Amino acid sequence: MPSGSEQTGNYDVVIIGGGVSGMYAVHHFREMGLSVRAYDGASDVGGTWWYNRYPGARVDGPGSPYYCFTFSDDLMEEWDWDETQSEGKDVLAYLEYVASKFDLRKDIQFETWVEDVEYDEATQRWTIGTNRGDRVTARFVICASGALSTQNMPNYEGIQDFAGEVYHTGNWPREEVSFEGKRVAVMGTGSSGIQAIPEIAKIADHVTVLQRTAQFAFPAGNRSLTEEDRQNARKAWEETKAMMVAHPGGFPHKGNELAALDFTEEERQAHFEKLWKIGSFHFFLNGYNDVATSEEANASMSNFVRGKIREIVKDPETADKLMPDHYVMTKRPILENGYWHAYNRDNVELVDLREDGIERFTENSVVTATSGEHPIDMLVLATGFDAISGTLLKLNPKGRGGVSLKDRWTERFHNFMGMTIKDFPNLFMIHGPGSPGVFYNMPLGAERQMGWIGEFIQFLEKNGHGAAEPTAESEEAWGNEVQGIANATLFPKTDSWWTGANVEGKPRYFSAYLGGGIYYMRIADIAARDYDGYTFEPTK
Ligand code: N01
Repeated sequence: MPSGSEQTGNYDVVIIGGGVSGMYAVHHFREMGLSVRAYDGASDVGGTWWYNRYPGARVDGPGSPYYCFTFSDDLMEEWDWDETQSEGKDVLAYLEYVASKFDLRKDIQFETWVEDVEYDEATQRWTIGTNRGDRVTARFVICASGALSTQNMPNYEGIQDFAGEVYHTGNWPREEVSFEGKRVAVMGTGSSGIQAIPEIAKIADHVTVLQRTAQFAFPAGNRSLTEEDRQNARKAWEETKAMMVAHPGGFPHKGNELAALDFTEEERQAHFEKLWKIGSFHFFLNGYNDVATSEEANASMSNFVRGKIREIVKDPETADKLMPDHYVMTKRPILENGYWHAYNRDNVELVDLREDGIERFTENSVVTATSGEHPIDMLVLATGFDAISGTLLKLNPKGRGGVSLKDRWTERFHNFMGMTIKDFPNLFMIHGPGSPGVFYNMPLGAERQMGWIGEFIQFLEKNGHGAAEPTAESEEAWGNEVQGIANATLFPKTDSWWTGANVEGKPRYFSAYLGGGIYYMRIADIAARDYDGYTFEPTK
């Protein structure tokens, strides 16, 4: 039994996950005076940062110090970030520090997988069972199980026969992986592959990149932070927090008022050139606000990046294969640290799977249709995740009348506000389908969703409600709102993990709330109207 395992117990709140959201949930609900118990399969806190330890993993958003908790000003005072795009290990060290400072570990049971989550209508409580034999009950369940935590595994002929080392970027080993003297194939050119490839190429004998979709990637613009930067960030912290809350993506930037269509093509290209030099997410934060909605604006940015790829990658044939043909931004924008330059190395080879598909794996190679056999010692799967809904469906809670989430979520991930589901009373999702999730600064988003849930719990207690769940009508209206916003953009036109296209058999539709900050206004408004859209049951 892992330390801290206690087998039975009755809690106010059980939290599934000990990553960024789960950690904050432990803190927040404990501060409210509620008893809490969290479970995580990892051996310590960190969630996504615990699992994704692949070479090159680093914050690839607007960066440190804004990818952090905002609930404690002490953290801002005490923690020194070294770079604007912190390495994964530094983010993990920060999360470990937070766990120690707020003594979070005492309420998180590690190396424990939640296997059963079942509602009992008679007691209005959930029973939670784990692989360690724990069986506890809770009034409220928080699914902080991660939007990107169930790995997507490819299923090519013979892949099981490959006898070399195989690693998935989303579940990278704790022990050091050596690339020295090895021939490595990397499958996947999303954010993880694009971060890992240049790092692996620096050491390995040979890297074969197996690319299914060519991607747009922008310079990360990572730089070291000086003591002066840190002090300035501390001085501006109050103002920064306010800006983050006001910004549609939760970042300390002013809203972007420039529309590409108001400028000539020459002016736009000059603007992009400036942003390319700065790097990071400035392309999206300070680019043009119509790139996601106007085909012309989108083409202008796409062409600029295609031009940059041709400029950097010396071999024209390789550059051709690297040309993305979807609308820029409609797959998750990627920040790169030497990815394009990696193709100028002699030891990096690109296989375009659209032209030269994988036929099979053998014991020691991958065989593709036209270029034939590529001998390899190691296969790195950077093939992403069954995102947003995948881990929730794996948990498969059973709600009222024994109805399972798998029964409810066949064609659509029905829910209200991306947090609650009909027939699953008092169960809450963090970063679930129907919420902004990955389209928002995720630690801040988790804090804000948890704040809303905490107030909802207080409302239930004050009014003698034992259980609350959304109505079918409110779920339908919410689903239509999410679709309505997405359909006004170019996002649903591209196959991506946002649309579920990367996983065979998954419902194909855009399930994230694209309204950004508007989401938080919407959920506040629903709360202000005494939680309109819910049905309540008196405490039994
Ligand atoms: O996963 P992905 P990821 N055969 O799904 C390909 C976040 N993140 O782990 O595009 C061959 O983006 C697939 O091809 P296609 C971030 O939000 C954050 O890279 O589906 N190829 C694609 O190229 C990101 O968006 C950080 O055609 C196959 C790749 O594998 C999200 O996590 C860092 C295949 C998967 O790309 C996921 O990123 C990293 C197959 N059978 C990630 N199946 C930060 O630093 C899939 N592919 C914060």
